[in-house]
Amino acid sequence: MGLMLKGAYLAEDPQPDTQEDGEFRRARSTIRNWITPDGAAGPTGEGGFAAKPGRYHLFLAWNCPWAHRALLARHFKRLADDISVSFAAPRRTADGWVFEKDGEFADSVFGASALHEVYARVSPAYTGRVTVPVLWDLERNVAVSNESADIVRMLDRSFDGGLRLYPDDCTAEIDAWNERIYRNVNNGVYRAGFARTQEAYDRAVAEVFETLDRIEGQLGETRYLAGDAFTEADLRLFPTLARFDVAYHYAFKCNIRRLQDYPNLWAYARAIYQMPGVAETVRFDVYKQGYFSPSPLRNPLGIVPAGPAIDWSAPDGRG
Ligand SMILES: N[C@@H](CCC(=O)N[C@@H](CS)C(=O)NCC(=O)O)C(=O)O
Repeated sequence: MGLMLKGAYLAEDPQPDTQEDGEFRRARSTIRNWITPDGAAGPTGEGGFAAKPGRYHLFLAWNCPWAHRALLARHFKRLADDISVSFAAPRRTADGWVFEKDGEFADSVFGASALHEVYARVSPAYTGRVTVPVLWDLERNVAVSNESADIVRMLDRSFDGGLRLYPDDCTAEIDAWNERIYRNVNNGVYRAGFARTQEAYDRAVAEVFETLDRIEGQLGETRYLAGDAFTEADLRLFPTLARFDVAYHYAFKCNIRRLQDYPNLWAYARAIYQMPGVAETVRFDVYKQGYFSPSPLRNPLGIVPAGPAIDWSAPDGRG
């Protein structure tokens, strides 16, 4: 994976995310400003980003679960007409995330051929990873954020339409689930898949399934993670569930159980998938292409498996 050092893109990262102990550690996000209702500064970064329809753009990739969070927030906040999107092509190249000249993987803002060209506009000396999602301010022509958790929260807090994803009366439950699910599930599957030692893999895969087991128990008690209403915690879990059987089970060796082996979790995942508009945020074909990209460590020949066939449209039966 590549990195930008002082504005120049390096195809080989001199400090890869996998450490000497074999553990994968995700790099910290580098751009942490916030859209707010009136443009006042948010919890981190600088102010000057007022909530305004048509002012912002998201650079995404269908296969990236962190980008999926931002796409779901845009959907649930009914911002599809107000925030435009560009999708990078599914397979990362030596140039990192790339765009095509036209079609569904073109960049409609700058006509960039690679995402690192967009990051070069962040600042002339930008140093950091070149990741999706990126939230861009079209009015000031600057980046607002490249941290998906912040993007979900700021869209919820700054725009009034759609669902309230982080309601005041259950923030403690949402925060607790977010913390557990980020470490052990969202990032846990990557810690298993990118582990470079048996011990690092064993630790990560055990945590993935312990947490899924715990969620299975919770979903026997409540419809959603934090109670009766769909919240940010469910939004952040769903991208990992959507990719689980089609990608993580095989490509990342998360194969103790499949999502389909959990009665409550599988029904819950289908119920979310069948909520209006959610299926349009999902591209199983692209997940397979992306996660089975050629990789010297994981899939040297880049062959994409044919299965599994999964029926996401079966009734969820959760009432
Ligand atoms: N902290 C970021 C992480 C995003 C992230 O790691 N995205 C991956 C794709 S799934 C990426 O773009 N990686 C490219 C790289 O690290 O070179 C977030 O949650 O927004």
